[in-house]
Amino acid sequence: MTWSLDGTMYASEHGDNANDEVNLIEAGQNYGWPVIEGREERENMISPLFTSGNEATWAPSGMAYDNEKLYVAALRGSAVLEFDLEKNEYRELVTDLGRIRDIYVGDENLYFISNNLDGRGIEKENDDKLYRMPLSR
Ligand SMILES: [Ca+2]
Repeated sequence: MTWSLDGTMYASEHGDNANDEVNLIEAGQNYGWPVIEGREERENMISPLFTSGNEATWAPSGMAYDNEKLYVAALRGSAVLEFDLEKNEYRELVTDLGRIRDIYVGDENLYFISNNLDGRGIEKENDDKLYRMPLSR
């Protein structure tokens, strides 16, 4: 979970099998599980802002907000995902570092940690690491 500066709450979550989600969370709303997931819709249930869809999984973990963007650590997705809340699109910002467990934004930098030694990853040299990357403004 993370919050924007105005207090809007966002959460990433795993689907049952694929259909991972990023949701804007409001008190009292029903986000569908286990009745609907991913792109499915149902009256009085909220569908996600973003989903990995039926074919892909991100296995989202930690999450951070900065400047109308959400940054999500992806374990199975093996990436740092960047979700643009204004353009309503997302991309893989960082790849090739293996499983990414958690993310933090501070001092105009994105910090994240790899987690290839958690028993599910492929160990790389000198794993695991804390990375720092300047955020472009
Ligand atoms: Ca949902």
